Amino acid sequence: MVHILVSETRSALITGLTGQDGSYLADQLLEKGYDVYGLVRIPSMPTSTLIEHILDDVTLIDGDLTDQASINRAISISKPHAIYNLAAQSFVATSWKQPILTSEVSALGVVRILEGIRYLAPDSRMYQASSSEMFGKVQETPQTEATKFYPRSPYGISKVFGYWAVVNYRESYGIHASNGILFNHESPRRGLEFVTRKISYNVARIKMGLVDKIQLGNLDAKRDWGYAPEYVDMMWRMLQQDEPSDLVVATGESHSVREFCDEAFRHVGIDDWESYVDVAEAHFRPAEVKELRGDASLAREKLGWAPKVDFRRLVQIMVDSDMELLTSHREMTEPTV
Ligand code: NAP
Ligand code: F7E
Repeated sequence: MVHILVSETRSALITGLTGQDGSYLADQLLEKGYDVYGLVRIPSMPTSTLIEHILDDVTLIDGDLTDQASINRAISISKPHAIYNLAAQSFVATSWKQPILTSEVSALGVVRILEGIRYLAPDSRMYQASSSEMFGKVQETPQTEATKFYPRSPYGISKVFGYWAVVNYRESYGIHASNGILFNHESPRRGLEFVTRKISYNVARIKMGLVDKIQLGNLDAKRDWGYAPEYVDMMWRMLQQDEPSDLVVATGESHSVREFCDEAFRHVGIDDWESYVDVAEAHFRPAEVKELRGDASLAREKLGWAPKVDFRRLVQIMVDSDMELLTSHREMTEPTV
């Protein structure tokens, strides 16, 4: 068995570096003095703007969660103290259209990371990006670490698999691996396909006269929405614990898509927002997660974590950022989903 020695300065390997969370986590780890490595799919690099500002500070390693060899190579090169597995096919709606790919990446990808750790770096610590989507058709409210899972999408199923793989490798091989069960968290770096950013971006476009309307799906769905930079901080905190564990990270408040629209349009001075929104069947899901609300008491107790940015502030941050983006004439290409 080959064990790779971890390097002298603290080093961290992030999968999903080019995504919302990966880019914020990289910012925070660089500030803490880590050597940061990212496993990235090279074809996506020219279009990824989220890490443009840190390209000189991080080391990119080509790879893919479907490719064990590239994961092993990334671990060998980075000699990580910490591995944050944030890569995933993370868009729930797409998971019905590409269930096999979703499982390959978001479920089996976790086992590939764990196998890499088991054979090459058994002393490194691992964070797994688990999700409130595992609760799906909720069995109790609010959801805690003890709530039974009932996933409602191929994405949710793959995250349940990844969750249990982490628990199993921890119990079988003593690997320091933890699941962060994160509820929805949003920011100006959120992808345009997710509902919050779709709303904030289009509210800004409507305000500036660039489009007339926005098409949405189920306005009654409710989510526990927090602010991404605060959630990413929790990922780091979780790996500082002596013993690994699984923790819920949430605000404890739930709001509907309708409320998000209301707040976003009101922020730019539009009160009659319903005339700017069309409800389209195409944006409804085969099985919906109606409402999620988490209880992060354990995270507060163990790691002193509590969210500071509330719902209204989150909406304002996102709308203001998109107004600024469009004022600087940087319209983005919207996804068709
Ligand atoms: P995101 O913005 O969609 O980022 C996903 C990342 O995964 C991107 O960097 C993407 O790279 C990468 N990726 C996708 N397929 C890959 C593959 N086959 N191999 C390697 N990399 C691949 O997601 P996020 O919002 O930052 O979320 C981060 C993680 O937390 C995900 O695992 C997500 O499922 C989970 N999570 C998110 C939330 C939330 O509310 N944001 C809540 C709970 C859990 P490209 O740039 O190449 O596409
Ligand atoms: O949908 C409803 C939709 O796509 C939220 C991912 O980060 O968080 C995210 O998953 C709700 C759903 O996020 C539209 O039906 C209405 O009920 O923004 P979303 P999500 O599915 O909650 C979890 C925790 C993750 O782990 C995931 O990776 O909004 N909705 N109208 C719409 N959703 C979208 N996308 N677009 C609409 O037009």
